[in-house]
Amino acid sequence: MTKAIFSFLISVLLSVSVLAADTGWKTAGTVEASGDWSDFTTARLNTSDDSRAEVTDNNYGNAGVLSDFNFGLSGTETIDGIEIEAEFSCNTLQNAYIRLSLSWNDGTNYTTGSGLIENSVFDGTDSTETYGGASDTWNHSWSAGELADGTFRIKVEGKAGGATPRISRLDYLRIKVYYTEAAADGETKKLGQFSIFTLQLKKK
Ligand SMILES: [Ca+2]
Ligand SMILES: [Ca+2]
Repeated sequence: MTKAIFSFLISVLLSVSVLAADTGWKTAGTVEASGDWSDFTTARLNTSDDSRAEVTDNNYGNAGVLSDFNFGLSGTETIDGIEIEAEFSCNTLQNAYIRLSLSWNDGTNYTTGSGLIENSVFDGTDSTETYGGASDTWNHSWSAGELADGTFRIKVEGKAGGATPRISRLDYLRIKVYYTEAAADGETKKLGQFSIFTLQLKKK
């Protein structure tokens, strides 16, 4: 004998949003090129300790290039923003400039326009300047794979003001990637949103 049983299962799943995820601050694993910088090493750049890379020029010359930040992304994330902090100063009371751009293809192309970001510090004492942010993608639409080690790079250009070139001194550079995880149902969790209700009708 068979018997039909209908059961209704109503599952209401109300998932309050989580804050958009980020990778936490990361520092470079590799110096691809030091350009016109002296002491452009991970040992100097990865710690805020007043041990600095330096460049003496009042024009941007050959850039330093950093890579291998070990972001730990799976490759399915939506990239929402990229933020970099650079701690730097001039060697005297003049302007020091640091300009940054990002490569998604191992240095073949770098971000331009609003993806070429310059900050300056008019001081002989280090200041921390912010480049990009949680919703700033540097004028490029990123796939998560483009941030992988061996692919992603930061170009670091420095110069200093004054008729006689002063020294632009970079103590510390770190980067954070903001992203949204892809959810199992293809929906994405976004900051400030509530997830959909799931209504399931089950027949046995
Ligand atoms: Ca410092
Ligand atoms: Ca340092």
